[in-house]
Amino acid sequence: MVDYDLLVPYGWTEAVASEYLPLLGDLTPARIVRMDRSECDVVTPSGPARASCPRDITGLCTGDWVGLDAEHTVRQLLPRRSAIMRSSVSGRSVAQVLAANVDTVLICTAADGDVDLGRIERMLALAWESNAQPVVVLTKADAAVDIPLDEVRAVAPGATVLAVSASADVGLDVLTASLTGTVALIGPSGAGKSTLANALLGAQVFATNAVRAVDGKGRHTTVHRELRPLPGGGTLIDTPGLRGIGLYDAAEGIGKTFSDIESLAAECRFADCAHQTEPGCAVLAALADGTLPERRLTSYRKLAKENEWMAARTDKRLAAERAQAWRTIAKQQRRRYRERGHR
Ligand SMILES: Nc1nc2c(ncn2[C@@H]2O[C@H](COP(=O)(O)OP(=O)(O)OP(=O)(O)O)[C@@H](O)[C@H]2O)c(=O)[nH]1
Ligand SMILES: [Mg+2]
Ligand SMILES: [Zn+2]
Repeated sequence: MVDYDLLVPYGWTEAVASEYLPLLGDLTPARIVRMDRSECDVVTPSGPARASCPRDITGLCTGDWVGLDAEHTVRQLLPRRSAIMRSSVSGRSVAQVLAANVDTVLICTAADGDVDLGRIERMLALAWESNAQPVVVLTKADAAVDIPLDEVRAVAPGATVLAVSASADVGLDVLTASLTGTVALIGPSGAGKSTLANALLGAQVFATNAVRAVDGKGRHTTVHRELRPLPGGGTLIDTPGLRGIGLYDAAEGIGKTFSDIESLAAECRFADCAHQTEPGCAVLAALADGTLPERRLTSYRKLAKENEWMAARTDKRLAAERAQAWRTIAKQQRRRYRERGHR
């Protein structure tokens, strides 16, 4: 009988066990705590280990549950209950998984800098789409003169918005109380994610950028996505700062982020209202009476358009791949046919 006790601090529960054990056969369950190119750090029922990742299992990510063989090779990626995905940096229509099996996404923005509402909306769309619950965290509250809590709350319907200071221990108990399961920190470089992670972990686990970057652009201090158990239960994933956050197939996430606009749109006279010039448009009416800021509508349109563009490219690429596969098959068939004819 295998003892799974050592996996419990890493998110192994009765529910996880009953879902995964029947799928694993002879393989051992393990959770990826850090990915490298072709190897990863995992935690197994016998403790931490290093595992190799063969090329045929692609897209593995920190937070994934996998099946290992006796040689500590990853043989199986177990079904994800959630995944934070963005379109890959190269701009190709390929998704990059930032973290897997996440329950709570902490969207971090420094309160002492320029609080970019559009970027928060973009990260919210990513978070809602992932199937995890977003919490918007305004960090470095101790250094901020004036924290735009109301403005941020207005762009984050359905999400908790909190101001915290990791260095002055402000708001950390309220934040801790709103965390469940696996928690992932996302946000731009320098937002204070690793500092907050260390505060939540109660130890200096992750390196932080103690010296202010001189080039003004900020240096990426964290380079790996790494998972650690939280002292009060649950796990935490620290991630490197996000430079660009391209949306990948996030129609539902955009809908949830802009649920205020979507419910206004449901009141428009015409079901296919484009909210441009149509009579009886509830969106334009809200714009006119000031209840819907123009910035928010513009942001919604921008993200929706970007998402449609990406979705169209993805479909085109899939179609091209299928066509290519079909050409290969057709070529093989012709060759076989010719070979038979010559015999
Ligand atoms: N005043 C103040 N400074 C903070 C706080 N949290 C973080 N900082 C500072 O902000 C800088 C960046 O912090 P990090 O935690 O390294 O930021 P990060 O988001 O992990 O950055 P990357 O790893 O590059 O993505 C450091 O100089 C921290 O000391 C805070 O609560 N208050
Ligand atoms: Mg960091
Ligand atoms: Zn309308």
